[in-house]
Amino acid sequence: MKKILVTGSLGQIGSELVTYMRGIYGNDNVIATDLRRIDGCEAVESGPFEILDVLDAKKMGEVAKKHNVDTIIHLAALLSAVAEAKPVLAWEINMGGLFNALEVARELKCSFFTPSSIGAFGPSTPKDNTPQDTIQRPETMYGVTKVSGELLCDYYYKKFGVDTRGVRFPGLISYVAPPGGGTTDYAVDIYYKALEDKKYTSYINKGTYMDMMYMPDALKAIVNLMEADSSKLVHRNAFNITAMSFEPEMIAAEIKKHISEFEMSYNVDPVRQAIANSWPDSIDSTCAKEEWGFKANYDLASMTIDMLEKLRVKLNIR
Ligand code: VAH
Repeated sequence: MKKILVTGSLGQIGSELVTYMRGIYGNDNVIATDLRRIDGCEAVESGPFEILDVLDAKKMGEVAKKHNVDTIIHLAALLSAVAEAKPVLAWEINMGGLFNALEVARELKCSFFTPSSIGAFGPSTPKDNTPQDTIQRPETMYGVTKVSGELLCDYYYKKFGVDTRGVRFPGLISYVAPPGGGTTDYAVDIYYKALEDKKYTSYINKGTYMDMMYMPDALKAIVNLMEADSSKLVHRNAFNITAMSFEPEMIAAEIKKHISEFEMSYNVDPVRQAIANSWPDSIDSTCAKEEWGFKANYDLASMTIDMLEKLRVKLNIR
């Protein structure tokens, strides 16, 4: 990767990935793009930024050509709960945007990364230690777009030789940009509320296990996969990766170790609970470890220490 175009740069992953990659490849070599410009954001201020709607195929091609990019990191997408509320729009953005980005990659011979998700699995997928290659029959629009996206990326690799790579992200937790409308967002919100109110009402029920990962591990995974030796990759779209699997009681107990007054209650949201129930309890990331050396550094305990420390500074809470 030498010149990288990022779509959805002001989203949950993009806000941090742009900064992380600018640190590695140089500020001018990471072209941040998003639907809107938010002045003051690091991705906007620290290097090239262009307004780009991923449904505008022509402009995407123009921006990529103008900056002479060799890699596209396509992040723009609707998350699971929003996609379930707006399925038609989700198909349009998640698939239409991906198709446009793949076409630009094909034309300009770019390497290509787009994230898939544990949402690409469904109720008939084995729930524990979910294998890399297994049944994928999701019943959410988000999941349908993720499986279709995996297939489309594999197709572009096999048919056109586009160097497509991806991971199935678990829920991502970070203190920088809040996620917008995901099912795993509770595991981010809980840290804010623990510091601000000393209590949190979870919309995900007790006993609901889902895989999660701290953002620094997710950023590293993207770069490591894109830098991996192509000849070692048996799989491409997309690799299971995970750092931890927990249910709401476990994250609450971990927070309580640092904020003893913290209390958790439940008010289950049936839509997001149904989505969570259809996802694995834990996934197997052996292929990612073997094929490109994936490794997560943070577990629930170390992530909680870091999240609380960073959020205290961000929220100015002592
Ligand atoms: C979501 N955060 O809930 C995403 C994700 C595994 C979860 O893909 O939509």
